[in-house]
Amino acid sequence: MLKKLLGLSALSLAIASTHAQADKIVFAIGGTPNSLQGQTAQEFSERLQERLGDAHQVEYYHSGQLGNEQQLVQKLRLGTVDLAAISSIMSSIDSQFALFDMPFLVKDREHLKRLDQEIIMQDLAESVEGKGLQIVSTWENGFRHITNNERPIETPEDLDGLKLRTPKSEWRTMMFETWGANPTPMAFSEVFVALQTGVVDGQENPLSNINGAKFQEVQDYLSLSNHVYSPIWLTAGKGGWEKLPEDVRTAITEVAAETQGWALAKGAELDDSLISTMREADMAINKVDRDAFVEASAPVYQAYAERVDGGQALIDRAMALAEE
Ligand code: EAX
Repeated sequence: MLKKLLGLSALSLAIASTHAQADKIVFAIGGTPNSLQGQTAQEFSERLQERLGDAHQVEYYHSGQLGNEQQLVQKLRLGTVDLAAISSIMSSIDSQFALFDMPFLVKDREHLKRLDQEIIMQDLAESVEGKGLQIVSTWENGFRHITNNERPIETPEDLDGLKLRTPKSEWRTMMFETWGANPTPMAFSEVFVALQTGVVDGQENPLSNINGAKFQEVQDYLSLSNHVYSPIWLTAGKGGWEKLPEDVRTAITEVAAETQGWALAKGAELDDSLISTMREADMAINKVDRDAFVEASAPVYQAYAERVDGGQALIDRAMALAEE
């Protein structure tokens, strides 16, 4: 009798916990809370919770608490994480996404919005579906700049031999190799210590990630390059996404789309305000010679055209969308 009772309560517990789990939406990012992606993720989580009410619980984790972006992609596929924000490493999963590793391609945020509608949510989203991922929305990681401890970077020659951390993206690595640097790919969470201990001389990130991880405390030079605009993709696992109830998917999609507007506006604001934050931290700030970098970037575009299915056509369409 006792055994039976115990068995029964264990069963009802099991049911209860499965039920609770089904109603949880686990969302994770690799970035810090006060980076733009962290602020955006927080905003999204709050809005989504409000929209879904008590029936669902949005659980949000930042700073790689559930893993770095590469591990998060695995968890999306396994279904142990429902939503994650994925940035530069996306091109390692699907090379079409390396469109955002074409230097100086994205002109401004209006251009980005057109790229999102015409190319990301069409071609790129479809392509990555075949790899088990569902793109829900495009948010902003930001325009990237170079920091280091050796010298101001004005031309590609200044990068010569510089040990520079990049995300684990073969395209970003190739870009910096093309320019003469010595790129070292590593996960974002390891970068502060690598800079502090001199394992690498520098890194490249948007200002809000630099500030979010306090790289200004361990870096002397900030060279404003805007070499790429990195979007961040709110991403689900294809299998997990299809299992979510339709009303939940609609809520996530709509709230994520609203959050895009918020993120892009916030990104523009931070690009302005964080320059003074960096100056106050005693960083020496300069602008790169953009023309010299553009000129040195041709091989990167060529590689995309040669190696990526439909690459040249994607570049042409993306460039045509710059001038509307
Ligand atoms: O969370 O790894 C990187 O440099 C990326 O910018 C990432 O989004 C940081």
